[in-house]
Amino acid sequence: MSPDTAATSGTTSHFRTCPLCEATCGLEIEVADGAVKRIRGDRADVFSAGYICPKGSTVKQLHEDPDRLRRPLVKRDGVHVEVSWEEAFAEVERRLLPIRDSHGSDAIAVYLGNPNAHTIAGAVFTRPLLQALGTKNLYSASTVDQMPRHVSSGYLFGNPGAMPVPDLDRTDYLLMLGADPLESNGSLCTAPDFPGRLAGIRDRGGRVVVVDPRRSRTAEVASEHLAIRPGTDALWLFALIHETIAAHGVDLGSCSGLVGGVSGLADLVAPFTAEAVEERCGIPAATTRRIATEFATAERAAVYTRIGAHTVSFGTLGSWAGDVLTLVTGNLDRAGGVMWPTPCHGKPHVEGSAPGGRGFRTGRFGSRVGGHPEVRGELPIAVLAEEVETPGDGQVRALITMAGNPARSTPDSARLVRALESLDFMVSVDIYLNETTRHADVILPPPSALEKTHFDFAFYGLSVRNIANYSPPVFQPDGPGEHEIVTRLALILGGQGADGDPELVYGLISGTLAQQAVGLEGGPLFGRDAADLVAAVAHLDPPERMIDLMVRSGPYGDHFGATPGGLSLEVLIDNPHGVDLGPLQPRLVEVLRTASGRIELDAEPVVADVARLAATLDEPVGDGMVLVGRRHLRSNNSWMHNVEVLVKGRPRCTLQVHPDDAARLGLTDGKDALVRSRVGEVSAPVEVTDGIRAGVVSLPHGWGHDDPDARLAVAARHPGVNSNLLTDGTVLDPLSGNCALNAIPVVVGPA
Ligand SMILES: Nc1nc2c(c(=O)[nH]1)N[C@H]1C(S)=C(S)[C@@H](COP(=O)(O)OP(=O)(O)OC[C@H]3O[C@@H](n4cnc5c(=O)[nH]c(N)nc54)[C@H](O)[C@@H]3O)O[C@H]1N2
Ligand SMILES: Nc1nc2c(c(=O)[nH]1)N[C@H]1C(S)=C(S)[C@@H](COP(=O)(O)OP(=O)(O)OC[C@H]3O[C@@H](n4cnc5c(=O)[nH]c(N)nc54)[C@H](O)[C@@H]3O)O[C@H]1N2
Ligand code: SF4
Ligand SMILES: [Mo]
Repeated sequence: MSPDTAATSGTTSHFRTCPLCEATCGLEIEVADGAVKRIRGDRADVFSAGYICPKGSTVKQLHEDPDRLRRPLVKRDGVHVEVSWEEAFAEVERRLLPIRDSHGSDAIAVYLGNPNAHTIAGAVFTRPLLQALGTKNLYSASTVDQMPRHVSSGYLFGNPGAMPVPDLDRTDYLLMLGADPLESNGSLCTAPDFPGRLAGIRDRGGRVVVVDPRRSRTAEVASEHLAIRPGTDALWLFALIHETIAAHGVDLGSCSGLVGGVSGLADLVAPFTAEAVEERCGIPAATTRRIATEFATAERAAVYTRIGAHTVSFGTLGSWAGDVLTLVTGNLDRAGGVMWPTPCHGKPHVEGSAPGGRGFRTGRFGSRVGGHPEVRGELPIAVLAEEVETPGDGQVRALITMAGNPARSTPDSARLVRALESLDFMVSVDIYLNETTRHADVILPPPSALEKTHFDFAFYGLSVRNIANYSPPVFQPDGPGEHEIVTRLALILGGQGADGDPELVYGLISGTLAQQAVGLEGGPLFGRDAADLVAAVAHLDPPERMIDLMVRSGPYGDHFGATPGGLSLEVLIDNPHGVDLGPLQPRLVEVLRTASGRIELDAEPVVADVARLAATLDEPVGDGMVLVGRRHLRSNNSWMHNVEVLVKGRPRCTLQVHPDDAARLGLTDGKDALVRSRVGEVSAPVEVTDGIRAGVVSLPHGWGHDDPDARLAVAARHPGVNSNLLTDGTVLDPLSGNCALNAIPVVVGPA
């Protein structure tokens, strides 16, 4: 029995973190006779205290789903057939390497989907694969998601990884734009029971203001809802900064002395008066000024921007302005404002080290066809199709997808699907034969979530408290672990062959981690022998090895004996409900990596983009319909619609329409509407609701499960339509390469 297991009459309880969304809730999983009996919230979890959403318990259904792939598939004469792991890897080697030999590394593209943020394979074991491949055609779900936030942190703090999170449990005023955590459970802000934490703000006498074109469930529980016109959050936040400075001046709080470009800020935001943005944003000037004053005078206030504010053509400026409003009101890096977590696996702080670093820039190379700048080593997913379609040197001819469904998740997906059909070779690491992987020549299925180790490398850096929680597998997998699948692909691309020794790669990863730890000048392990660290963890399974190495070297670590009582894998195993490492602490000096060693308010690319934003003030305000997305608590992007308990009931893929628009456009509740955009059209059932702003329609993404050769029996009975047939891959946020998925111009009428 593993140490986290408590047995009662043949039933064992296993405690682990839910891997499905960013909230990281603790699950209690009861197992009897080798099967899951029941899953409920782990009341003893130090972070979630028993909270779960309806998806949490479906880890059981996902594990048991007969459609979930257990064995690799290879496409033979157009049909996917089961093969052995040896055959599958041999097929990859046989088909992929000649493409690189003839056409170079850039001919092979990689797409990394969202679940990579939730798996250890994605967090730790993918890098050697990317290094062995060395392609510039690296794409991910980040450019239909949070890339604008990375870029704004890059320019402000020099550190694209340092995205401050609202200190939910201590704030008195939360201004939330484009987020609906009562459905999504939060993002870039890891907080199990987000609804309870919002209620906590109001219970403390604080205010929650939600800015969203829809009266979302989150808006319903807020103190105030402002139904902004889609795509205008950056404008409105710039107006808030302007009005705040005009009425209350600049208060940098604890950041003063560490901010550059302050003197130019008032001029930068000068065009954006409350009146100038009033009609464009659809928010009365008096309201804008009132919110500015409320925010500036609140004891402790935080701005939280998310999907609706990021996946628009001014996404980076929206993210930037949220942080700058927080900064100029003294709320950055302060309890109750926005703060940076101190992840247990991160770099330990070196006392007395000076702030600053090499700074941030993009465009170290560009995409071949459109010249789009690379951002964090990635190209915008919106341009993958043209890179596949356009002949010439460096044309993409093969694709590796890992945990991604770009055929449903990315813009103008009909075009992307045509591009996928034209590839010479495609391999997917995925648990389903779905809308994307049906195009793959080889599908390599990792084990289920219950058959792998879990540790939230991504989310401990985005969490409203500092937490560490390790989850061992509940069941042993039949086939290779996900980390081994990825490693074998790295071995193939590295020339060692699929039957090469994975320890070569594991040794490379652990060696690099150990080198970093002992090389940190003034750090707790400085000068120690890296080989000793590697040897100390060598007996562990590869995922555990990397966790132990990072946690022991990290800020709370035992530092391999140098800090007795410190954190290690052993301590985590002894604490199956997690270890609470306390509330967030001020740490601006540690995260700053700008060349100046200060927050930079005047980064040239940002200033240039503000001019683009100001230019929109002179354009006429459009009066056509625009499309926005939304999420539902019982969905998870495109891939959990094969779980019956989540999709049963009335259809959720509906087109929300305001009653006035419905009357004007001749639309009837329950009947289909035809929605057309520049790139495509879909028919979807109309849901007439006054919970959406007039002039705006909303359709959720991730649906459209009607492909005959996908293997998703349940989802096929609840297909819905694919909203990304409408989104336009040519409309990008230029600073980040993120695609605009909201505020899409559409024409709507009866089908
Ligand atoms: N219009 C519109 N489009 C959007 C959005 C929007 O708001 N509006 N949101 C965007 C956002 S925020 C995101 S993150 C993207 C998501 O975009 P993607 O990541 O491309 O799509 P997902 O639906 O998350 O698909 C995940 C895939 O991983 C597989 N999978 C699940 N678990 C595992 C696992 O443990 N290992 C492996 N190897 N595979 C696994 C699933 O079968 C599925 O194929 O969608 C984006 N698309
Ligand atoms: N149940 C569920 N949970 C999820 C997911 C899921 O698919 N289902 N996906 C996960 C992922 S990958 C992510 S990234 C997160 C995302 O988490 P959130 O950022 O909370 O995403 P949404 O729930 O889509 O909320 C976005 C809101 O923005 C609004 N909006 C649209 N356009 C605009 C605009 O121009 N301005 C403003 N102010 N608002 C606008 C929409 O109406 C919607 O209410 O959720 C995660 N959690
Ligand atoms: S809120 Fe997220 S982490 Fe919590 S149970 Fe639901 S899906 Fe899992
Ligand atoms: Mo996302």
